[in-house]
Amino acid sequence: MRLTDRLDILFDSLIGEGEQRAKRTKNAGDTSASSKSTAQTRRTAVLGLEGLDRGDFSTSNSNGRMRTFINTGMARTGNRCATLDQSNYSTSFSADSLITTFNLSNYSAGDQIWLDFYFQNQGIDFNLPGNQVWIRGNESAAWIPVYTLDTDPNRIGVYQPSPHINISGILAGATPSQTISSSFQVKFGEQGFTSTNSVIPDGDLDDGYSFDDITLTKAVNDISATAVLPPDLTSIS
Ligand SMILES: [Ca+2]
Ligand SMILES: [Ca+2]
Repeated sequence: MRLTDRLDILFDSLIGEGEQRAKRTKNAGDTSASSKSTAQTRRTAVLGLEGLDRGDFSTSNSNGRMRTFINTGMARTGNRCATLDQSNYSTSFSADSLITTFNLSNYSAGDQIWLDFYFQNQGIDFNLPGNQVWIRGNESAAWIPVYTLDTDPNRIGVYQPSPHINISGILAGATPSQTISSSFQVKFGEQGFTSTNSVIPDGDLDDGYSFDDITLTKAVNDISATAVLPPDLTSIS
């Protein structure tokens, strides 16, 4: 068995506040880290990841927010990640979601596709239903929860790998069953009360989740296999 067709989908290719900043910096002739990040972003895009058609942000109220750049050191790789949080502290929560759409029309239900990502809890130590990740086979299908984001205070500020999420199996096993399509989607959620501020872990003072290095991988059977190996998590970014 070998693993091919790595679709390394990076937030570095999403248009966001961070990218706009980086572009402005680059236009000014700056060679800082931000400018380098933009170059890296472009290289990533050229690698061709036919995967990411778009990323859509939504929030339950005006206090929700997504940023692709907050400060150097926030991203796991490169200079950007997607951080979902709240603009200001509020006694009532807001629920953010980033929906990423992938054109998987070149693949079929028989292909074994895995989803992996890294996330960093910025200080959420409570359980709310918005702190999950969901998938669906197409943009009209029902969302299927695939992972509840960690809230352990001991791991605040630490990038963690997701489990290896068996997209094909989960979609096939849903009721009613789903299949991948030209509009396969992953939804990353965050629900909290306040903002992400510090690169240095500061306990549960902040709220938010950062996501980086989202990877879709297709496993290919060379020979009859009885077990499926998880994908290599080495990042291209
Ligand atoms: Ca990154
Ligand atoms: Ca907190």
